Amino acid sequence: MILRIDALQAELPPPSEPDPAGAAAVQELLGGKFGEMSTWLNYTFQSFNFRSRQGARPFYDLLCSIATEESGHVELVSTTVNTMLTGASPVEDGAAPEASLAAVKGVGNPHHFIGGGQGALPQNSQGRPWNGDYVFSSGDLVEDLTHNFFLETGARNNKLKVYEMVEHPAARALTGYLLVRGGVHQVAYARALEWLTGCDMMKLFPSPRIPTDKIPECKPHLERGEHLKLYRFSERAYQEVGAVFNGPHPETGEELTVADEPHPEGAAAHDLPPQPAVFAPSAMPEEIGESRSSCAARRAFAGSRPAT
Ligand code: MN3
Repeated sequence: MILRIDALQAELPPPSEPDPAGAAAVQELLGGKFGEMSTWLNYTFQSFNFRSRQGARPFYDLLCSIATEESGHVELVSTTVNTMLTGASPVEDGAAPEASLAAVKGVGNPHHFIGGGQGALPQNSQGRPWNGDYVFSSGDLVEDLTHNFFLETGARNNKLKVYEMVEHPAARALTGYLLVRGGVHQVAYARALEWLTGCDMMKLFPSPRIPTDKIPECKPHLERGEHLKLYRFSERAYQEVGAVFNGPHPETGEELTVADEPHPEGAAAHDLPPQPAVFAPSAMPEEIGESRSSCAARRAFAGSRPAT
């Protein structure tokens, strides 16, 4: 089973100047071929399908640990898209159903406004849906790990390009964090291949050839050692992962370690305000607030009655 914690893995800034065109570009990191939905579901299916778990325990533990972290990366990219779309339509009372969406016609991804409530979608930067064909789960461990190394390399490529294209502070905070954590996963799969085959994967770093410490938004995470730690996302399980994830980091030479704590400390998500022009959570958000208090009143009333 998978436990859920109501926090983001990293802190993201609150909404500022909206950037719907930037949000459309960031979608590539969510539902693109090399996006977080792909890393999450590749490793998740590979872990579900893993045979001879006891015989190859450290590699199973590695896939499970990384798969769970990726689920939280999907949440981080989604939150970034939502943050960047906040305020892109007018929020004054009575804006809908006037021409309140006229200003976003032809800006970014129209589906963010028409098909959704200014929220993230399982799509790439062209608005095409994420596709189950992106999942590679051959059952052959060396093949799957080689695929995963390439997937993380493509993911790093796309993060670097989105970083270059989108200057919004939420996008920069996101890519800064994901470049560091995705870098850990790229190293982890390379190490796993080295243990299995004896090949020297460390010469491939950094791929693409841009040192991670060149990105200012990566620096706070590097200073906290986030480039060296693998989290297990479990209090007790997946302990054998340390048999694979160890040795010097290929870029810095520092020692790779499995974190004692199960997950990053994380941060609370900002409560994003209603966007009434797209009816999220309603064209009249104040009614939703009222229904919450009437639910609470009904619950209190029910609690006061004797049990039957
Ligand atoms: Mn990731």
